[in-house]
Amino acid sequence: MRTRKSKKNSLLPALVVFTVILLLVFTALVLMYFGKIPGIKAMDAKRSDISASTAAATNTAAESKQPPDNTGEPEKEPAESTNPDELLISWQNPESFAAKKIMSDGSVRKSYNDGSSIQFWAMVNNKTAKGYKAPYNMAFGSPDMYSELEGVTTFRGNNFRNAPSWGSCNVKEKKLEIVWTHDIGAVSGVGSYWPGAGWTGQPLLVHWSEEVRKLMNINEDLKAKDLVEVIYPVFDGKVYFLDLETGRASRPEINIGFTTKGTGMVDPRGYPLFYSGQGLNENNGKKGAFKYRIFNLINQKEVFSLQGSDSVAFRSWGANDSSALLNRYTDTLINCGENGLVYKVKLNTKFDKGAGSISIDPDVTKYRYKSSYSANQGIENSPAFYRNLMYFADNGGTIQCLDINTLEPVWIYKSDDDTDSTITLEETADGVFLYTANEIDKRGKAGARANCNIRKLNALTGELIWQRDYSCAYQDYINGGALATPVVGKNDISDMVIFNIALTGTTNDGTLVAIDKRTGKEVWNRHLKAYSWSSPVDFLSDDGKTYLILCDFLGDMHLIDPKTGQDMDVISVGGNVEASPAVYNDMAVVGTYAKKVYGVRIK
Ligand SMILES: [Ca+2]
Ligand SMILES: [Ca+2]
Repeated sequence: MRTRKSKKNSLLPALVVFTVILLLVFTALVLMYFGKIPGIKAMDAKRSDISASTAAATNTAAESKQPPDNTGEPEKEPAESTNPDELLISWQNPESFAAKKIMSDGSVRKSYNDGSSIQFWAMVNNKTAKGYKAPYNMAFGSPDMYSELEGVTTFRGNNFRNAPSWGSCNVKEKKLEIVWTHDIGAVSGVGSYWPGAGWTGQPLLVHWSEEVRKLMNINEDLKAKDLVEVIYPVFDGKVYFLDLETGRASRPEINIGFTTKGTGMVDPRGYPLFYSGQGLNENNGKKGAFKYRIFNLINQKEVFSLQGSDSVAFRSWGANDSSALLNRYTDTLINCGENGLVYKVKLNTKFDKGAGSISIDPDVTKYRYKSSYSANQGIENSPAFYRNLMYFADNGGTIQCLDINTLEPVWIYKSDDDTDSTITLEETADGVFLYTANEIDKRGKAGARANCNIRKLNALTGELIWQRDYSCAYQDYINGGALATPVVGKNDISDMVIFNIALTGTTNDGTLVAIDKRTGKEVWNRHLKAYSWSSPVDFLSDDGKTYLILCDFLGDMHLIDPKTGQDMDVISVGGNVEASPAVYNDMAVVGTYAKKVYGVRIK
């Protein structure tokens, strides 16, 4: 034991040590405050959120601006880099992390302080790969770097899922006008009738390069035209190819033979490859296997497929509504299945423009997991990416941030119910955030109501920034809550995020709500007499004003002022719209239950 004397003798060194520690802590705090230490940015962001909301009460002008950065030099973002190694973001386990255990079968189990856990398997050639590390690094850049093509090439356009429109529109009259329609069919299957196009059903709008256009089997008369092609897989089991300007077929249909409900994907490198999931395994009495398919668009032939009913999956239902992403820097496809698996596919693409040929030779890696939050498997939303971090949610309500290179979850979050709305991302000076909302499904009881929970999370830590709840009616077949993917405001509406919530009053109506990104408070709230599963679409006019298009189950297409939520124009597109429109300059395209694809000019 130390005596009083010896303590006195050590006073000077102790003081020196104390001063050094104090200096270190002070330096660390300064670095944390200016966001130089990752992970701490999160706390900083939350704080900025609170201070911004306080400031908003007295100074609305300051609200839309970024908070002042006293350091002068914001962190350099390698946004324009196309080198995955430079885009990589390292991460740390969140504070809620408790333990990580390697299991005897080669899987890993991560547990958290609240008692939750996730067990996960990386699988190469359908065998668990112990200590999996990707043979190459993969990461996405800024969302505007996602695609080399002009247009909408995947659901909501990019890896942040924030671009359902492309280009700019000269809005004068603030009116919508149907300029063409194209007939599509219907099928019966799995106990229901499926006319037209379904959820999420966003048509792809592709402005091909002249070189690639001339290689493909596009109708001869259109080969000389600077074509923007509508590529649209729908309920009737066909993929339609249309001229955006006229709505006429630009080439023959591909007959998949089975329904697509979700959104396809066109190769963002501008390669003639098309990717599509399958929504049902029954078509007017004919049954068949679930497949995820890749087509060569030079000759429209199928070149590869993944079996939806995957032997390693924990769920046998093999549908695929999710719209994939393709990492063009690494030739890698990322796709999610309703079987509960994430697919990472090295395509080994060979595109010979001179010879007019394209081939792939895929290597398939799978990520499988079990979450303690729910045993319900299946992913129906479309994956989002910040650099090497992937974001998705499932039928059981587990939201995950997954490192795509190690196939290890960074954090998990309990959303409390089926979450089919696609997670949207945003990177700001305050940090990286995601917006998500769930539906009323697993919590539902006949005649009862439950809250649709809208949340903003810190995307790097999984920490809740704010939450808003909306009471919804429960219905087992047509779920209430958020099936739509939100508009994350940009440009003149960069302060708000706009969600579309179904069944907020009765089982017929809904609510469109704009929420202040920082405070989580409502900017406006608009009652919709007809509910909607269709995702609202934001597009920009030449004069810098953002407009919204929203479709609903009564078949109305609304042109909406996103500053107020009020209609500027309404037209009928014939029937229930579960699908989401896509916009290219002044043309909006969507398929509806009226068994037609509509080409609508924004005037
Ligand atoms: Ca679901
Ligand atoms: Ca559901």
